[in-house]
Amino acid sequence: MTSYFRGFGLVMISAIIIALSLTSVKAGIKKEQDNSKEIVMKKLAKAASDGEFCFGHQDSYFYGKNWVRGEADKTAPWRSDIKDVCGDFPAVLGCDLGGIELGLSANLDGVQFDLMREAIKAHHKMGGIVTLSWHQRNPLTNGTSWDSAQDSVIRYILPGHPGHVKYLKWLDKIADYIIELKDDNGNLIPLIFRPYHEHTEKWFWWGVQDSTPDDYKQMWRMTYKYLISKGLTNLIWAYSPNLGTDKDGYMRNYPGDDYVDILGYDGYQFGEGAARDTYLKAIKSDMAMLKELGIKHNKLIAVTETGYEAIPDKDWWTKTLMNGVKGSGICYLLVWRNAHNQKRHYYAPFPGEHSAEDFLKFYDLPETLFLNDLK
Ligand code: BMA
Repeated sequence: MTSYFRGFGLVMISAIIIALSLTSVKAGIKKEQDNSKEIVMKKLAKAASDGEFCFGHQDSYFYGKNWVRGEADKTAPWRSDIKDVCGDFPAVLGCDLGGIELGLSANLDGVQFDLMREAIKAHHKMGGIVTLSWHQRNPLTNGTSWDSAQDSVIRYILPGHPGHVKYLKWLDKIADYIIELKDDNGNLIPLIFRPYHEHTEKWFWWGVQDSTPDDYKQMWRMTYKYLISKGLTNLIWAYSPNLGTDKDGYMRNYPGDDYVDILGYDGYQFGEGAARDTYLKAIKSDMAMLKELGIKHNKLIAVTETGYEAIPDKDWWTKTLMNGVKGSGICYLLVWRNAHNQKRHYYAPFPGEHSAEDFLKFYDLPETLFLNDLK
């Protein structure tokens, strides 16, 4: 791949790579060197320093437009709409743990956790990177993540409050699942963990309406420390507010450099014309802001979720998305899922879809990394 490095962060990325090496040396454990989160961090840092970014797709291996991977496909080769279009898998596989806190066998979108485990192992084995989001239930009401009418839900789960013990049990369920995500040598698989996302908006119970910044920070640090205490040293922690905040808004709930590895953000396009301009303007200015914050805090930056539902613009990949992120210094971006049971809820192309041709051009760009590029 041609290097398109644009000079902004050679120093920063080198600093990250050196810092990561020192961490590994300090740890002094060969096993960790083989398979620690630092390996993935270095992969991501290298992509960013080369002016490239990893392409990600949510739920890519589980279903796509008009297909679902079922029990009978257990031994069949992995499939993905991305692969069906360009012959390669995404570099980053996104999965969601929502529902695991209740001990359910499938997540909120019907993906069996057993299947997810197999996919995570396989994707990692092929050299890919995995990210986990968590659309968990509302611990106060047991409603969905979107049950955001009450306030103080965050306070409810903090130490000394009535929901704390219940919430730790939820975290136990996460820990029990993640601790089993091991490679063939028994090493934990590194995972980008992205809890409590889009908190700068009001749609989730952990959103901006719920609590003070300090409550949010406490919740994040509590989660971090608890999962580390359970042995989950393999997590790469991604912080992802929603697009369109200024620097103060972005940093308002930031739990601190010790608790975050990647500065991300989520942002979608919601229409043509003025809506496209708004998205492009926001993505460009937010990327410039993230670049600055990344340098200041010595963190990698990423577009942790993006997309344009049903991709109404057939040239969206090269003319809008690429236009927005070109030269930004991100290490990855991820588009959302291709629901198999909703007509227009898809964010990636599939064979015959009208943006598939443009996606092939996007795939061929020197900046975009897919699974084969990580092998
Ligand atoms: C949303 C939609 C929902 C889904 C949720 C969690 O953006 O895709 O249908 O349940 O993400 O994956």
